[in-house]
Amino acid sequence: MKIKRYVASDYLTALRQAKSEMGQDAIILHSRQIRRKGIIGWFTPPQIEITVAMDDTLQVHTDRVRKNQDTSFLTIPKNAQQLPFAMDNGREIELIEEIRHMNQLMKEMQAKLHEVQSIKGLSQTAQKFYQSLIQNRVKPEIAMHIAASIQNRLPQEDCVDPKWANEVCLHTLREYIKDISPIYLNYGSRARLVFVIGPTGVGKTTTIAKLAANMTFLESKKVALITLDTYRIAATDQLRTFADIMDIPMSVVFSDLEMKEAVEKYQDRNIIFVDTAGCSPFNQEQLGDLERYVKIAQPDDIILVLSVTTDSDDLMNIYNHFKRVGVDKIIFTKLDEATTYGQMLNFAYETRKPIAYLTTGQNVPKDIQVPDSAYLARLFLGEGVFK
Ligand SMILES: Nc1nc2c(ncn2[C@@H]2O[C@H](COP(=O)(O)OP(=O)(O)OP(=O)(O)O)[C@@H](O)[C@H]2O)c(=O)[nH]1
Ligand SMILES: [Mg+2]
Repeated sequence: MKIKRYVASDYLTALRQAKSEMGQDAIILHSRQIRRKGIIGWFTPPQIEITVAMDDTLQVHTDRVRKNQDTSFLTIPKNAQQLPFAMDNGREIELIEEIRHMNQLMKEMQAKLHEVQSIKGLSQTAQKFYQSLIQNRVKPEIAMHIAASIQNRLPQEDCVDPKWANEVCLHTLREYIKDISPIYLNYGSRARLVFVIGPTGVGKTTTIAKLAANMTFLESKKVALITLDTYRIAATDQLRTFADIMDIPMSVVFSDLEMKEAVEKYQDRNIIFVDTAGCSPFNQEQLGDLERYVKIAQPDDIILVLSVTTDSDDLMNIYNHFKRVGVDKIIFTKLDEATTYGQMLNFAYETRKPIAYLTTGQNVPKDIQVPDSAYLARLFLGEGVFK
């Protein structure tokens, strides 16, 4: 193999020299910008150095490769004189991107292959349930775990009565979501203090209105409302309107002291709901404020409200940011707007947090319920109707 360096004032000249001496099939191993040595280098423009190789065996090999590949990028563009390095770098970046993309594809294919191989080990009945869970956006690893449990509970042979198989499946799913925990009132004389927190627009205020109305009118409990949502005037008005309609006392709190006073003031009630401002999970300052109020008020329950229309990764992301405030239970809202429900199963599986309530529409006080695990299990299989 012959290797030689060529130096010229520009890329094209250096390349011409190399090609005329080494032939058209010479390979450019390297190219760079250099300065002349010594003080002269400071006053003269930089030069281009290319290192070229020529090898007969290499030539045969590259010829073969060239036949099968698009090598247009190896040819010199018309404006190469102005952009020799831009061309090389640009192509390099493109290639790195392509390699990254292929890597990603390989990983996805490996995961898919792994999934397919694991499914192959399942009976047809278990595979059917696995597919239903996947269609409802249950994560593959969780769906596989559940499908394997279902398989263990069914007889070996595949001639299982479908109704029986369905019952086994629902029963198994219920075990994954059995932690359901609505709000319980205190036995003693102290009012139950419940903070309702979450991202913007998920339905915190509406859900408080539903709970407050049900407790007041159906359970004859004494309710009070506190709002910390002083960021927007409309927000306090919204809760005030509900409070007025239901004839429930309400306080707007602007400071730590007012928080303490309001909690003390309502100790004769059975329950105090604290509405909070919708908070971006990335807003550390707002989360810090919330944390401070929680420390002062020492609530019995901190309920994180999440919309089921949010995808699983985002739900986990939100939870991971809010958990610094302390999260006891979850309320999932907007089931009526969702098309899949597996997000709730993924979330419960990963966080082990109990579900307190589900909301299924905008109507106050009607569209709220304490879920039961059988009903949730049907939702995860795409069978349930929540209305
Ligand atoms: N479809 C549907 N809409 C809901 C549900 N719950 C609340 N909403 C609607 O969602 C919108 C926002 O509700 P809010 O209660 O103001 O939400 P929020 O979390 O208090 O909002 P911020 O205080 O601004 O963060 C309103 O239009 C509600 O009627 C539900 O279960 N289903
Ligand atoms: Mg609100």
